[in-house]
Amino acid sequence: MNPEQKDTDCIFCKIVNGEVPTELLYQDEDVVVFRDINPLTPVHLLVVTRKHIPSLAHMSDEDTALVGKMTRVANQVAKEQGIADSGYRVTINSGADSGQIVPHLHMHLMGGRHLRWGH
Ligand code: DGP
Repeated sequence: MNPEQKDTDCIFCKIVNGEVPTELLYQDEDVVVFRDINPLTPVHLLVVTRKHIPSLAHMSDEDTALVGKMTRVANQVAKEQGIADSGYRVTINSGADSGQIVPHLHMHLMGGRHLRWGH
């Protein structure tokens, strides 16, 4: 991951800005939700901030409400996807050891099958 990556080079910035056409399952002034291109579960969505923050480790105090909103939106979309009752997982990868590959803050929303606890 290159935290210095410019917004203009960021694939999620391009999706958020509409430069890369992607179906949005939810959008508001702060976050958008779209399907992960490489789904690991029957429901695998990404809750992505419009603001370019390279990772959770780069969030500042002013982003606290934004990160909280990501969770609220994940809960709402989980209901819409019909996985709220069966259960789901939200994950934020931050940094190299987590396996983060896209250096733009996002939350994975995964469900639709039983999930084992990973490594
Ligand atoms: P990670 O950075 O490891 O938290 O995962 C990033 C996820 O983003 C990965 O599961 C694949 C997904 N992804 C990467 N590029 C694109 C893209 O262009 N479109 C979509 N829909 N998903 C993408």
